[in-house]
Parts: sequence; structure tokens; C-alpha cells
Amino acid sequence: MIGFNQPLPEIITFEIRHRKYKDLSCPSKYTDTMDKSGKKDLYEAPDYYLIDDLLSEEHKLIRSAARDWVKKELSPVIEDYAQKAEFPKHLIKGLGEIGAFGPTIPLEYGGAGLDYIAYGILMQELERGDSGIRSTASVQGSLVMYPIYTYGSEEQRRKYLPRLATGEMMGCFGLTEPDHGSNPGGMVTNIKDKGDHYLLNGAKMWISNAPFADIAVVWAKDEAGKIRGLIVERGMEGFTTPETHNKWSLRASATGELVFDQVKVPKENIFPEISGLKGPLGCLNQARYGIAWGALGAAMDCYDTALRYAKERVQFGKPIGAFQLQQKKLAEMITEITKGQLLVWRLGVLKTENRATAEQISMAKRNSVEVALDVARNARQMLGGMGITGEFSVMRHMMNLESVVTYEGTQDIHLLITGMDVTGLNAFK
Ligand code: TGC
Ligand code: FAD
Repeated sequence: MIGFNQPLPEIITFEIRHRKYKDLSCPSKYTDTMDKSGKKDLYEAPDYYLIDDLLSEEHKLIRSAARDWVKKELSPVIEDYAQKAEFPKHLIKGLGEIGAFGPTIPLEYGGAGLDYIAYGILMQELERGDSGIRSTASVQGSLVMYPIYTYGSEEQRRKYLPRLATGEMMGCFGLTEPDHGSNPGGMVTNIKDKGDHYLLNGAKMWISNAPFADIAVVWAKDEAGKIRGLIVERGMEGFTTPETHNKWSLRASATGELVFDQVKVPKENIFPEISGLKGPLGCLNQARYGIAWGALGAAMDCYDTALRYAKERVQFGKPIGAFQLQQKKLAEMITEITKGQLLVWRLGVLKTENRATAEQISMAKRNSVEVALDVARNARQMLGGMGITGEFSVMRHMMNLESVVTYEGTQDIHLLITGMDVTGLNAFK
């Protein structure tokens, strides 16, 4: 097995947004960082087909910076936050520094101006730490910054993007409603034109980052029944964000509702350039792309953990990795991870060339999550009783992935998207 085994380079400064990650030379000061119980993060990313060779030097530097940040800042605390079902807010600033918020947004708006492979790599490194943290970054970059950059006025871009890029301001994305999840086109949240403002009424459900977000990108129908996007700010009268409790999944991510009771939204807060379901669905293409890379990160972490455990855990006088049944599991895991890595790399090339279709992104999102769930479930079994504890990341990944498989389109919806693409026949309705 080939791993990225080299000592991690020391990051003099890892502020990717401002390209301050160049000075990488000595062994990392972070490799020995431990969590509360004194456990080290020993992660070595699997790269069975030498996909590393397909990355540029800049991609590798970005990955080193992100991986280092995860080892130093995320790994030591994430289990604790997941156990207490709390979002680690103190990580927001660091996420901004490693360029996780709006990596592809141009530098002039505070983004990192990176290509889509770099974006994918960042999501993979974050999700190998925790899907909830990748979720926070996905929502901020793909579902809040992307629509403001793509559909917003110049004034909206200048007002919001630089602060969103650093994490000084956080956003959320409201599409799903209590009665409209897979079928967002049926939404009932609505706006009425009142001359100098819109009056917004309705409710959104299952909204990542809602409980602490400063702004919400909200999709609502106008009087003509057309879907429009607006920026709603915390503090607007009649706007509340109750938190959703008791989740068994994505426990370190904050989820909530968005409730709009006669909210007056200034006219300058509407996106001028877009109407119809293609507005929010265009954002989903961005986020689904990031998940396609990200979910594989969770799979890679589970595989790496199971491999190490299989070599160390002795039963019947041998490491359990010497038994054929355990080797079958590992062999299948690394095969599926490798196929997934090649798929997302190719998708990244197509996306950077602006040639990736929504259907190709959909296939990759579905495949990566399916692979990750299978790997996580098998890895959990390989760890025996230890697999159900917080001593290892595997069960946390497994539970997180139950959300990842549902949000941004369920497996069924993505199967139907591929089905429609290849047959030309619509089986949704
Ligand atoms: P349909 O009639 O097919 O299309 C309506 C209009 O939208 C266009 N379109 C797209 N445009 C861009 N990208 C895409 N992927 C698009 N898919 C469709 C389409 O061309 C059409 O345009 P126009 O100009 O003709 O009006 O729409 P439909 O009502 O039949 O629904 C299709 C369906 C089911 C595929 C879609 O609605 C869907 O994807 N449903 C799943 C819903 C979903 O993914 N929700 C995600 C909510 S956000 C979230 O989960 C965030 S989690 C974040 C985190 O924490 O990480
Ligand atoms: P439903 O649409 O009710 O689906 C229920 C079941 O029916 C599923 O198995 C589905 O596959 C199946 N089904 C539905 N339609 C069909 C069909 N035509 N053919 C066959 N089967 C079908 N949304 C946001 O807008 N913003 C967010 O930030 C956000 N974050 C989320 C965070 C978490 C933790 C979770 C769990 C969800 C989040 N969501 C968010 C919502 C998510 O996108 C929806 O849960 C998802 O789109 C599915 O909608 P639903 O839960 O209403 O399920």
C-alpha cells in the first residue's frame, strides 16, 4: 500500500486565500498534536493508483496546508464536539485561512481564486476530518458565496463576499421546506412586492448553519409563481432560526429552521440575474461536486483506520489482517476508493474546463457517498467493539454519512437523474 507517508511540511503560514502557503520545508510541528485522551492523528491518505502524480505542485501545497490544519485544529477536538452535539465555532477563522470558504471565488472578492481540483482537495481533507465541518464549508462556499457571486449584483458581491470568505460573516441556504424536500419546485415560501420592499412568508427546514448564520440565501416564489433568490439578514423583524436537536448524524454541525413571518426584505437584497428552479439547482451542482470529493475523504479515513487496526489487533495468535475475510474487506475498500478517486479527479478536470454536466456531478456525488457508507460500515465491523466508540472516527463518519446520503439529493433522486439522462425519460413524476 502506498501512502502519503512523507513527514508533513511545516506551514509557516497556511493562509491559502492570500497565497501565503509557499514556505514548506521542515517536518511538521503538528504531527504530534493529540486529542484530550492523548491520541495522535496518524492519518495516511491511501493513493493506490498514484493519483498524486496527476496533481500540480500548487494542489499538493494546498493539500498539505489543509491536512496539517485538520491534524492540528480539527482532529484533537472533533470527537468531543460531536459527542456534545455542538458546532466548534472557534474553527471558523481557520477554515477561512485555509481557503475553505469560496475557494473558486476570485481573489478580488476575497475568495482563493483556485481551480476545481483544488476545491475538491480541500473538501476531501475537511471531510476526512468530519462531514459536518465539510458541510459548513460547502454551504458557505457553494450555496452562499457562489449564488451571490454568480447571480448577485456588484453591490451584493462587494458587500458580502469578502466577509464570507474570511468567516467574519457566516451564511446558510434555505431551499428545503417541511413539505418539499426532493421536490423543491413545489415550495410555498413566497414574496410579495410591496413597492420599496418584498414581504417574505414561509418556512425552511433542515438548514445547515442556520442557528448561527448572519445571512440566509432564501428561495421563494414571487406572485407570478417564479422562484427567486434573496439575501435575508439576521435581525430582520419576523425572521427566526430555531435549532434542530436530537440528531444522531452530523452532530458537530448546527442544523435549524428558517421561519419568515411577514419579513420585510429590501429590494436590493434580491438576486437580479436569476429566476426559476435552475437558480438553486445551479448552486447544488457546486455543492454536490464538493461532496463527491469530500465523501471519499471520509472513506479514506475509515479505510486508513481499519488497515492500521487490522495490522495491530491480534486474535487467535495473529493480526486480524492476516485472516482472509478481513483482507477481502480491505481489498474491496481500497478498490472502490481508488475508482472513486479517479472519477472525481476526471470530474475535476471537466469542471475546471467548464465541461462537467450536472448529470456527471450527480453520478459522482451518489457514487462517492455510496462508497463511503460501505467503507465506513465495513471498517466499523473490522474494529469490533472498539468500532462503536469515540476512540475511533469510524462510527462518527458512518453516522454523518447517513445525512450526506440524503442531503443535496437522495440516492434515489440521483439514480433518477442518471436514469433520465441515459434514457431521455422522466421517472420523477
Ligand atoms: P426540472 O423540471 O427537471 O428542472 C427545473 C429547471 O431547473 C433546471 N435544472 C437544473 N439547472 C441547473 N442544475 C441542475 N442540476 C438542474 N436540474 C434541473 C432545468 O433545466 C429547468 O430549467 P428551466 O429553465 O427549463 O426552468 O425540475 P423538477 O421539478 O422536475 O426537479 C428535478 C430534481 C428532482 C432533479 C431536482 O429538483 C432535485 O435535484 N431534487 C433534489 C433536491 C435537493 O437536492 N435538495 C438539496 C437542498 S440543499 C441541501 O441539501 C444542502 S445540504 C448542505 C450541507 O450541509 O452540506
Ligand atoms: P423526501 O423528499 O420526503 O424523500 C423521502 C424518501 O422518498 C427518500 O428516500 C427519497 O429518495 C424518496 N423519494 C422522493 N421522491 C421520489 C421519487 N420521485 N422517486 C423515488 N423516490 C423518491 N436543505 C437545504 O435547503 N439547506 C440545507 O442546508 C440543508 N441541510 C441539511 C442538513 C441535514 C443534516 C439534512 C438531513 C438535510 C439537509 N437539507 C438541507 C435537506 C435535504 O436536502 C433534504 O432532506 C433532501 O433533499 C430530501 O428531502 P426530504 O428529507 O424532504 O425527503
